[in-house]
Amino acid sequence: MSSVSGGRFDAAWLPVEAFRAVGVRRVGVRGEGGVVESVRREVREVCGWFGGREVGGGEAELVLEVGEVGLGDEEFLFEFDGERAGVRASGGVGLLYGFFHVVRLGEGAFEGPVRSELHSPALPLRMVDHWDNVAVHPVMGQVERGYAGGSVFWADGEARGDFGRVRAYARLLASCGINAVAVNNVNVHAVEARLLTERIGEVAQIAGVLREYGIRTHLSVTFAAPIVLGGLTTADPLDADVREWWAGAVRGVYEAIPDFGGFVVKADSEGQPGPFAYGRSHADGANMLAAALAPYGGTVHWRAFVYDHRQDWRDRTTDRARAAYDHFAPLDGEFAEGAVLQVKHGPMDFQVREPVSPVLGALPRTRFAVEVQATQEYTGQQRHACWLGPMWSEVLTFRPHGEQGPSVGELASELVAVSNVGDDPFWTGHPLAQANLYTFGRLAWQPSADPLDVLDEWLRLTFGDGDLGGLRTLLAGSWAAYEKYTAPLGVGFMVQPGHHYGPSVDGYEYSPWGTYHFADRDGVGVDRSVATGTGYAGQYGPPWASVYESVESCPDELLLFFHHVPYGHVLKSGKTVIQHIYDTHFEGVEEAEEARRVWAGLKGVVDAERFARGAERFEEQVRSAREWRDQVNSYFFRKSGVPDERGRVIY
Ligand code: GCW
Repeated sequence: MSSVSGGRFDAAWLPVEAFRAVGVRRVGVRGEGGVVESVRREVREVCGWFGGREVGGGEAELVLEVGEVGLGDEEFLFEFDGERAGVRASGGVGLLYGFFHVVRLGEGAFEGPVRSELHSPALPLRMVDHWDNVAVHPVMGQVERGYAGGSVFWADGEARGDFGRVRAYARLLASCGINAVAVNNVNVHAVEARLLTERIGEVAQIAGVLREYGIRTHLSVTFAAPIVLGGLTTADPLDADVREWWAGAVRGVYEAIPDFGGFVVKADSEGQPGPFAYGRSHADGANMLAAALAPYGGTVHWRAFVYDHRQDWRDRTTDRARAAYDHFAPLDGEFAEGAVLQVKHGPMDFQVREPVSPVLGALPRTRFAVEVQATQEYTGQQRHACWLGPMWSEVLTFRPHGEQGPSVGELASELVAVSNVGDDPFWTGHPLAQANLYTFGRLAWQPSADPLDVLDEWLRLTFGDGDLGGLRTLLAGSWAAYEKYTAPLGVGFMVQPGHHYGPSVDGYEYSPWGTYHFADRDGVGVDRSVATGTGYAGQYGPPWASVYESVESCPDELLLFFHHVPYGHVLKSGKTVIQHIYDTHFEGVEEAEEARRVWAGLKGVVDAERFARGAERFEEQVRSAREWRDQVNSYFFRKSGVPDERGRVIY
């Protein structure tokens, strides 16, 4: 644990030992400027730990050099000539990424064949969005859907004074390639609205620290800002006074933060204000902000999470899953260059299993960002170990137009994660949830990467090369295990309303939120076919529309998302739906128990504080998994009357 004025915190995937290969060597750093100084600081520090030193001239074993190499800002060349290793970049950010590349390679950077490799990020923007409030919200707490304590940025109603911790955070983010941060919640409350104007100085302080690591700062703003901050009577995006007000506000922001990244906007969604109130489209809204940001090169991230959250559960014609596509597909081609449509990876809301959103691939003339949720709102809230690498990778490698077409990762301009970090000493509550943040950054750099390779990287950096028992297997299978003991076959939700932790099968069944499973005595699932259901399946192009349309071709894991089937329906696995529900729920709990056992075996192998924190979380995971198993199994047994083939205990 490191200590700064703001408290103690874990080194996460950058413990001292991870720097040994660099720290024992003679290292030359050539170049000047802000981010180069961060590299120099790193080199001095790690050499201090291991007895290497910073050198000039020809004696270096590792040369980190900024020069005229004709690369993009974030690119770097890694070279090994048989004796010396080197990183060359056009500027400080590329150099920093190259430095962390060498750290990841460890001794491997200084051996093996002679080579010269160009490294470039596949996606130019790799952002984490914090749902942090400045003030503590009466219902949501300080961090909305935060499971790791308070905010890393804000404390006691203002920007934190302890920038040591923000700096350590920036360093962690940069080390896995993240280059943008939105510092406040997309639900913009009264206090936070003012960050845009009179409190921009606090944002500038944070931006100053993030900048040292090549990270640009973004701000969530309220669409109603001209009214709530500017005293205007309207926020109509086509009104001249409104446009002028925004132009002035943006000018003020860039005076304070010259490299400001731009805005994130949640409009006409879950009660947030938006252009619909003025009869304007979301393109009108986004383009107004894009126009205000354009002179400075800023971007507006406009979220596509727009749906009716006051639905009547009796109404079977409205389907929340359809909403984003219905709202945004007709607007393709209407968004300005400086607008990026930020789309949740699935059509609903970060469930453990959803199909890939049909919006991804449906708007060829619109820049879009894929939004994933590192904060584990619906995947165990950082009390359960649930490594999301394979889920995100499935999304990024999905090909919306079939095998011959491009993948989501190739079509997207950006990848965004809702942050899982707070002021907790382990950053993420569950120490193993750090893997999600790391994996996000690395997949944003290279969406086609094998997530298991990323997991290996994270394990090696975090824990070193020692024997970790079954930890890799535990994490690799943790998403699948979580899926087994929670909502079955893609149907989603079944969580307790409000906080969303733990089971409540009918918790949202008769609610206005549009999240239903329609279980009755005969069957379960949502008919989203074109032929007999909501028509959602028809939002996909070929081949997926027809794959999802029919019960026969729909993949098992999404069956109840797309179809309502009888309990006796036989899956491709050969099991009936009801037996699948029983079996997976028993298996899921066994896997949670096995995970707890694996962690117990790491006593004395991982450091004591980390071990204790993990042990406490695995206790809770097992307790909660059993609760899920018993509630889900009992519910479906009571509805269906079908006994478990294997006669296990169901209540
Ligand atoms: O998943 C839901 C969350 C809300 C969140 C919303 C969103 C920030 O329950 O807490 O609000 O998504 O993504 O806007």
